[in-house]
Amino acid sequence: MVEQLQNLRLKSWLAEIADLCKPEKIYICDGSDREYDELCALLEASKTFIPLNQEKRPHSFLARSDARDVARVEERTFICSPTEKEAGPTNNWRDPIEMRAELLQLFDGCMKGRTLYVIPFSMGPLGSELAEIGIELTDSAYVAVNMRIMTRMGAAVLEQLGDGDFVKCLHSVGVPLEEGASDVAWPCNPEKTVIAHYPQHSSVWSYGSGYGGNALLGKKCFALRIASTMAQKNHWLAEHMLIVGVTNPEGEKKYFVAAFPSACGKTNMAMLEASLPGWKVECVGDDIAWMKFGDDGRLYAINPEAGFFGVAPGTSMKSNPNALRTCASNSIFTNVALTPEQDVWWEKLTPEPPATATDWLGNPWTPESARAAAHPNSRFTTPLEQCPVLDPAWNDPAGVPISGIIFGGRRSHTIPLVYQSFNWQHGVFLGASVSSETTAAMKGVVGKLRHDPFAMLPFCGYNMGDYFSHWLEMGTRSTAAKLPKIFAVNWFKKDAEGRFIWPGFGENIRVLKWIFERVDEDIEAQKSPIGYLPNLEDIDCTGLQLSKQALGDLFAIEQSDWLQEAEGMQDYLSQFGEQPPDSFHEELAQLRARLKGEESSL
Ligand code: SAT
Ligand code: MN
Repeated sequence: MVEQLQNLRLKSWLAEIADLCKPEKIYICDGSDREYDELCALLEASKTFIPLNQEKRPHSFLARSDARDVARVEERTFICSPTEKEAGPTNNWRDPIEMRAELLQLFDGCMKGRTLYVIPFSMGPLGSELAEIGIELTDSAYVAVNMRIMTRMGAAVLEQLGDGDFVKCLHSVGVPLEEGASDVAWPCNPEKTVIAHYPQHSSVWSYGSGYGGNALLGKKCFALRIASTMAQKNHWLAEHMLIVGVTNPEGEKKYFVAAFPSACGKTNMAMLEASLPGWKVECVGDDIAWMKFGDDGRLYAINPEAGFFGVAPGTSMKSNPNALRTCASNSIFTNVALTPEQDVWWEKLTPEPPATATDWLGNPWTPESARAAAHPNSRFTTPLEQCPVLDPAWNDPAGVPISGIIFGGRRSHTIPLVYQSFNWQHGVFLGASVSSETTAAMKGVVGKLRHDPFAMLPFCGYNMGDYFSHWLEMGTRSTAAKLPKIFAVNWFKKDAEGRFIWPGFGENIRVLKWIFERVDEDIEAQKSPIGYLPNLEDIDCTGLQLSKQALGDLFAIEQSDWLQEAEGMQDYLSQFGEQPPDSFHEELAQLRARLKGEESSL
């Protein structure tokens, strides 16, 4: 099989890695249905997969991870650029040579007794100018089947690659199998987990974890950390953003991208079922956008992925009916609960919990149990093509033209439901100012406020200060009329009793409608110290149980809160030394002046 490989770079890299990791076998994935089924059968035999009820959830499986391997581990994720400055203050930097020595030790013999799967994958429509090819070498069949859903994977990719270059992604669960030793259902090595990125060599070395973004290397490692450095060099953008098409009742359509930190509702917004009559939202992607200017001066986006790796808990017919329809079959569920009928369940899936279930750890569970049945970061892996509201242009190699960019976070206070930046520079400043209450998507405390610029904090492969400059520079590559307009939203504002004020989910179309209408300035807005705010009558609240007072609260701008916000931003920026662009200091000064009523002209 290996002999048949045409690409000499791949051939020699594979030989080098096989020599180091010493797998028992090498298998090159062709991406076929038959292969997928065979791998699933293998995973069933090794107890990694529990087959679900064929009638209720055809062709689907449940996997339970090791309880210590349940989320991305940011403190063990490293950027190995030549200098610490290139990684910047928000990344964990390691000297590339030192790290390489450590990795060579870790990976030495790490695949003993296992199969090395060669996974050729394309991030983006095969052959698109915006797409890039990667090869993941992994000793995990679970990773191989997930990559089959999440990317365009298999023989066609090798063909497309020809003798070209590719991003090298190496992954091992870090548990060699000695002769005669039996395997566990979820092999992993949490004490030694390392996810190392070499942006200069476009390569990733991931060891010890089999979960999500730690192991499916096309996603955060390649499509964000490595791709963001490629994008900086070649004048494009690799962003942690969903992509949607929005159509108004007159049939006019516009595309938007939106950046939110992990587990803040990107998948829900990407498949939103509009509550306003005549409005329609269609999905291009729910997590990552790669964007480039077209010859016409407009920004075009593709979704580099081919599947959804969505958070299960909270997903319901109310929050995201289209996600449930998408994962009704041909899906992999990880760390959710199992019902007595051999179907899946998670918190909020149904109004009433099942009377009994097996929790994500494999223990008996009832609604009286103190612990959640599904892990808060449990996930479904499901094909994009099964999404009932998939946008017709989802696979268009040219991408879709973007009219607006939306930034959001999870904020109980201060940030209004929606506002618009004054211009591109101010919009970039808004993106840089995103902070959000932490979620279960990363290991650590949940609910703590942290700065997460552009929702890229754990995903930017280089100095975040330079990333800000890159965004500003991108704004000089087109004209103001053709650049997307920039907005900020916050669905998560709470009242004095701690209840969410805004209903969210399908009702967010009301906010998208305002954004849609602002893009061409079809409606007026109010200049406020923080940006353009809606005239309240322009937020369509027809049929919504929302008092005037509550609507007002959603847009209240408290001077003291915002001065504090500015203070926090200044502190945050100070870590970048001379790196944050001068214009950010201007933006800060102007924001403060406007808040204090000191500035008259904008
Ligand atoms: O990084 S993951 O792919 O595990 C999910 C996320 O954090 O968005
Ligand atoms: Mn994400």
